[in-house]
Amino acid sequence: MSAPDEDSSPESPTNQESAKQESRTAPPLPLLLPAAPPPPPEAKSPQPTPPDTRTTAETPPSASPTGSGAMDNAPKSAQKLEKKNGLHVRAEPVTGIEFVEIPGGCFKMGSEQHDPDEKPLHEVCLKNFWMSRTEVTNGQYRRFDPKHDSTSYDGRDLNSDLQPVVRITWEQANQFARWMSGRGGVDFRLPTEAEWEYAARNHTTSAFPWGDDPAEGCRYANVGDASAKQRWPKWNVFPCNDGYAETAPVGMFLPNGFGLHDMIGNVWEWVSDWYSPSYYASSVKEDPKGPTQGFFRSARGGSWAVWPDYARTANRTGIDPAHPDLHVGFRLVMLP
Ligand SMILES: [Ca+2]
Ligand SMILES: [Ca+2]
Repeated sequence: MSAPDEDSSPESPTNQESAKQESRTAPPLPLLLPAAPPPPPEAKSPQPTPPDTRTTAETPPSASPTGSGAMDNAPKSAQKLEKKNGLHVRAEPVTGIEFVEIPGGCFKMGSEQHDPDEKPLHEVCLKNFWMSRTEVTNGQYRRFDPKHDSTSYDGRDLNSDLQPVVRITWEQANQFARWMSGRGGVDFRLPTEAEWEYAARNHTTSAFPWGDDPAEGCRYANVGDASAKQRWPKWNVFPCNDGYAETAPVGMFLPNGFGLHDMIGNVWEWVSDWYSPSYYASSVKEDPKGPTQGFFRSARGGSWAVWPDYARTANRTGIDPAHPDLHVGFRLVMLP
């Protein structure tokens, strides 16, 4: 994995490409990697958990410009079940993070047409789960760690309260989930890679959730686009303009059929699985949770800096879990 300083190179709009290549190749391993597989995540505690600063419910993000207005009236009480536009929605009261129920089912995970790590296309079945409607924002994350700074990229601010949190290691994402857990018997965790892809697809089989045409993407996702290319002319981008050169406030683009925003684009999202390019060949069908060990953790969905191939629903990448990256954030799954 490339060093954090390389994030600031406009010639390298995404260093996930190098991570993906590194993670597919045999040793020598990148210098940032440990010599042996790291211990299981529950055994790691590289940073102290910041003090519990929760006092009042955070104001949830403003309404989406799509007109749904779904976030205007986020419930303030824990586990209050509401029905919005036919979706079951629950809000975590301290952060305001909204979760929607994703009905379980079976789907074909991966792709036979693209990268080797997406093969083979294989059936996966999942039970119902609850997933946050948006990526975790800076404002939400700072309820847990008030000092967190997502910084900026080449003069563009990434740190406003409604933008997705970035510069978060995989373990910090897990610490945030543990900090939110336990109140009222409700727990939170990162989604599995299978949960992520099932939720992003919503039973679609096309390259993107909206179809196969990248030019349609700017209605649904903040990706590398014409506005980014205007700012950084060397970037490869989508053939459309989504209006955001850097990260957008969460929820600004059209949701998918499950009511989820920004599954594609805005920021790559950590998932719980270790990354293995060959895992799909041996994946179990029921609720797969990934390899038992590895060097990289998987991240999905592409970011504000990717071109179309990296934003495909089936695309996978592996990232050093200790690396806080300007392109990587997360969302959570709720266990009510
Ligand atoms: Ca963009
Ligand atoms: Ca995303």
